[in-house]
This record gives sequence, C-alpha cells and structure tokens, in this order.
Amino acid sequence: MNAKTKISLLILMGFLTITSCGKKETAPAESTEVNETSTEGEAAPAAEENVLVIEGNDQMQFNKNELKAVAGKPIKLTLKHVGKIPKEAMGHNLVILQEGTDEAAFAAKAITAKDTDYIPASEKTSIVAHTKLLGGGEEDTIEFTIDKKGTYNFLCTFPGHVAMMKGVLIVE
Ligand SMILES: [Cu+2]
Repeated sequence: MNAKTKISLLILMGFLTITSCGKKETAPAESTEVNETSTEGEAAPAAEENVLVIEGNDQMQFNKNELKAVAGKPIKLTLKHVGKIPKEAMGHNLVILQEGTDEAAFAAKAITAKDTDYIPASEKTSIVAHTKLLGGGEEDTIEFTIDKKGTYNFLCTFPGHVAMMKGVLIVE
C-alpha cells in the first residue's frame, strides 16, 4: 500500500510538473490576454458596446481579423495606422462589404480607383461603410449601423493589401 501510494504521488507530482511546464510555455499568450483585459477594463466602465478599434501597421497587417458588434445599434469604428510610412506607399483603409459581395472582384475594381482613394464609385452598393485612406500616424473614426445580423467581410483596398489585410465583422 505504502509503495503504491508513493508511486501514485510520484505520478501525480510528475503530472503537475508537466502541467506547470505547459503553462509556462503559454505564458507569453497569457500576458497578452492580461494586457487586453486591462485595456478593456480601462475603456469600459459601462462595457462600451459597439466601440471597435483596429490598427494597421507598416508590415501591411491589421492587428485583428475579427470584430464583433450588436445589430441595430450604432457602431463606432476607429482605424489607427500605427506605422510611419505615408499613405502613398503604405496606405490603409477599412472597407466593410455587404454580405455576398465577391471580395476578390471588389478588390480588383478598387485598385483602379486611385482618384477616390481606392473606393470604387461603381461598387458603392456593395459597401456597408468605409474609413478614409490613412498614412502612418493617422486615424479615422466612422459611425454606422448594421440592422441585419450576419458576417461581413472587411478589407484594406490599397493595392496589394487585401492578401494580408482582411477579416470579418460579426454582427449578432
Ligand atoms: Cu492597407
């Protein structure tokens, strides 16, 4: 009995060691979560519903590929270009498309629309909302409402960026 108890204790300790090692490995992810939580805590005394903030950087990336909002209530969306490169070389916008829009076809039209900052006038009916085209250090906040629940694709229409810069806005 005694030996068995010892063995099972050893097994248990071994298991705990493995478990704690596993936790250590995921520590960077945990600290990121903590940062996000504390940021939300500061910005949300009344749990700011439908206030969305997303960043674009000089590496041609959004910092999120999923945004969530509540249907039928105004959405306040801020796009921040946190890079330094001017918009002529690393411009970012965020364009939300109507459900069912062919994203690739839309992006192809958009890159021909340089004069209107890559917002194609011919495709207006496919656009739910869009920000301005931003260069490094700039930001733009837009307000709009989506009544219909669904999953809406968003993208940056600056030439070549859609491959890296896209995501979904989930409206519930
Ligand atoms: Cu971009």
